[in-house]
Amino acid sequence: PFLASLLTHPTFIDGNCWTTFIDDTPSLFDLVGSQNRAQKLLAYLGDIAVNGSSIKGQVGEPKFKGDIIIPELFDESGHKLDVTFPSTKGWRNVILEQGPKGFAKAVRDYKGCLLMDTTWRDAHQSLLATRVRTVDLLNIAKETSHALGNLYALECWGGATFDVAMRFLYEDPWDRLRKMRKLIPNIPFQMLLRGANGVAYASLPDNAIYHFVDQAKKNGVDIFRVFDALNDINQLEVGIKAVQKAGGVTEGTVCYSGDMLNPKKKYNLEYYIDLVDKLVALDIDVLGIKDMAGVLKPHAATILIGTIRKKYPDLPIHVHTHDSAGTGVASMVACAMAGADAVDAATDSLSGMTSQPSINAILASLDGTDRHTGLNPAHVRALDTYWSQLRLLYSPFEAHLAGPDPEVYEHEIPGGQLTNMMFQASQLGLGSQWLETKKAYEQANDLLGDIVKVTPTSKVVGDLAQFMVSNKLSPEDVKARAAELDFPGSVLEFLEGMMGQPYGGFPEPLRTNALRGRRKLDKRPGLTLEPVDFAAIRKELSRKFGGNPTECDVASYVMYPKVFEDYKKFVAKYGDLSVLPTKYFLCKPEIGEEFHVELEKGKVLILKLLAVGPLSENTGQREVFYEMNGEVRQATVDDKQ
Ligand code: 3PY
Ligand code: ZN
Repeated sequence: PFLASLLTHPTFIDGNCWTTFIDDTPSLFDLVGSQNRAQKLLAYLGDIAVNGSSIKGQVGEPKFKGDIIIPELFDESGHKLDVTFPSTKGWRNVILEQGPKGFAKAVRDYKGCLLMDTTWRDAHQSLLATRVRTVDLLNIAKETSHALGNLYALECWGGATFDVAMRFLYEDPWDRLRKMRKLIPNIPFQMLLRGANGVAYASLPDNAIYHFVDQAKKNGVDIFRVFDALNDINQLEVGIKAVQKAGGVTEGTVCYSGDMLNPKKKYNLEYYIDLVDKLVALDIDVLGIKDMAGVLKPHAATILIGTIRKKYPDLPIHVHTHDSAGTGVASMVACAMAGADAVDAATDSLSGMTSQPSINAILASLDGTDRHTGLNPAHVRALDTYWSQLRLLYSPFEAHLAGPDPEVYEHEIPGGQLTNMMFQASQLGLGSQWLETKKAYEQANDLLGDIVKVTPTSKVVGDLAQFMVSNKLSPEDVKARAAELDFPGSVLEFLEGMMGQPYGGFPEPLRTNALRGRRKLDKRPGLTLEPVDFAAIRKELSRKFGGNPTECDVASYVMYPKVFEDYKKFVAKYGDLSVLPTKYFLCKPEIGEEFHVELEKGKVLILKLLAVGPLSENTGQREVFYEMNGEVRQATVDDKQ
């Protein structure tokens, strides 16, 4: 093993190896640690060779299993760009040098309309069940730092990525953040924060939000898009104050729902402007308009953004949409023309439908106008050649959307949830039930008082819709039988007030009948929740997992205790798999196929699956043989089939 460690060390391979190399490189002797890690990796690879992948939501194998080609970038005169090191030019320097207010001013002063690229967060959350792994982000990071240097921000953290990383990918979201930051020092990183819910599904004690945001800022997040699923200003305030205390750029956000130009709908222009006024009073740096379902039509966008621009000439406006109905590009161009400072887009191969509109389509639409994006289309297209390969690599998580969903104006299902519900319906083979579910979603929303629908309230409406479909309940049945029905937990939590207060109040008598004596909060939940005892949690984690937990571990545990514990147990058994190329994370290699895994800088394993042994009748196990850095190693695996 020592020889293997030496022979695979990059310095040795490069030939830059003189006599002191062995003395100067103590990591060569860290054999016990790496052997241990190698053994754990072998346990995972053995398991997948016998039982296949157990990654939740995976259907079949990737459509593309070839080597991923990393695009090259060229400057205006055709010279290849050197991407050995990340670029140092970008808007993050403004944040670092001038702080959040200076950044806001510089963004307002900029003539064009900037773009935020959502590929690293919302796009794959909306199209690929949030399954894109750290290794695939890092592999294109340096090129991204060069190609997209003029981005307003790269959205790359928060929302569902936090729990999915631990829950389904067995990765540490904090580790991902730090690694991305190192390779992209120049582009601001934006995260999605669900206000007083943090990145969880219901309110947490205030001190948990402050602690979480502080860690996020320290580990690399620059801009925090803070929203509340009911646009409840008291819930928003918690997140906003936490970001201000941590020193981040505060993007206070309005969630756009319904159709403000339709007089029959609940949320009109006055409602939105009133909310903007309240956010401005909280001293936000940037205003976010978050159209999570893609229902902000171009004409409404022009009026909404135009009105805000006129009222608040110094306030940067940043707009987010989904392309569910196919109007995303038109709406974002309308926003840019009406005075938005930044709009959201995704790389072409991960754009459209429930994701964000195409970055190249927006770029081209604004090109030649004074609202141009300042990005180089050739660079943007080059990066997309990477993502087009990745889309096929992650094909097992496709929802197989066939085209835009024009019914989104009726059901208003947010992009990510629409894909998710469709995926579930298709897995259950319930094609026709899917249409019923969409109708029920609309009815459930009406029953709950036409609420703003985004995580976690979108889950409430979705759960009620599925409950109605599976129990064959009409809206009239739900109302008439509310006092006896066994409602989903999320519906009861919402009715209790655990997600904040909906605009216009709770639906009555449904609320009282469904709650049957359970508590009814009329103020924000944080005021009634016991503060987190961080010292006790540190002690508990130390007892359970040994050593001193990091503050990031503590924050993960506070957000998702069970998910964090399961993640730690998985890592104890199989090690840190974030280094394993996705192809081998999702399926077994061919017999004899050689592949490399860099456990850490300088520790490369060269692996080859040699054979999977016969099933032992006595133990129900199989031996799996791998060649690892030239030696035959074996793992004993339970055959679960
Ligand atoms: C999330 O909360 O994860 C969202 O993407 C909401 O739009
Ligand atoms: Zn979104």
